[in-house]
Amino acid sequence: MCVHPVTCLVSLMTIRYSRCPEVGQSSLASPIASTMRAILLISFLFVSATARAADLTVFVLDRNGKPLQGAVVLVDSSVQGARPAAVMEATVAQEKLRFVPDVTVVGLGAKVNFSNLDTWDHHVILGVMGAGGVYLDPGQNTQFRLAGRLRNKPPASDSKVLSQPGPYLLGCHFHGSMHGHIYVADTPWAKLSGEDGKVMVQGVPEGPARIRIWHPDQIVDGAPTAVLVADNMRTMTISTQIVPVPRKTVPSGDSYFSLAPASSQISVKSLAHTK
Ligand SMILES: [Cu+2]
Repeated sequence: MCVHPVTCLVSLMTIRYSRCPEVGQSSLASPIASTMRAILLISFLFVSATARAADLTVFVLDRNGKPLQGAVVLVDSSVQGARPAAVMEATVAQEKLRFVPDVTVVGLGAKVNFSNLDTWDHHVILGVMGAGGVYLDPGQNTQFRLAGRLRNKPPASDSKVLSQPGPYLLGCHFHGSMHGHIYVADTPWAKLSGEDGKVMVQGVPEGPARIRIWHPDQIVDGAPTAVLVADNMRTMTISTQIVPVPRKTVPSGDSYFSLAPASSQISVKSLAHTK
């Protein structure tokens, strides 16, 4: 199918005159020709009413002008057009005393699976995140414990459906330094920035839109940025006031059965026995 109204009209005219060179227009009076013309006309009207879409590249910068990794970029658009499918299932692992990935972006109502890949127990404390990086209402948190993994056995797992938009905080009673984040997006255009602070948001209808940024280390929500998505406006840079907290590097070694440093093992075991 043609993708632009003008192209569509040209296609319609081409078919009209190229299919019946000998008999001319009189043949178009037949029922088949009339049906074809009606289909093409409907297609033309449909395409005319649907905006073209663009792939939007956004660079997110921190307060010091450096690329901001781990920022959730959300694009809102009320322009009519196709919407991409949201991510409706994801997995967060507990590995080497970390939540991996440390930020996960899913759609509203998505199912998130949690698996403990370490050989010691962890909790999953899951709750809506408030300002300042704490649980909004600890009394409303979901909590469950996942046993440490045994060799040749599948990891302990559980899942939760997240039906409230916005950021969720993950934690563990045993290991206070373990924190993870899940962002439940209320728009189908939601992506996580990489090391270069860059995201590509695909299939945004051309026209007015706004961009929101969220990051685990932000103090307050920033103001949305209004944009006009068009042929000549597909790349933009957004500066934020966010100062990211340096993340710990992941220890190397076997993913499932590497052990924590000796001091951590003692700490983990003694804590485990108090529970
Ligand atoms: Cu833990």
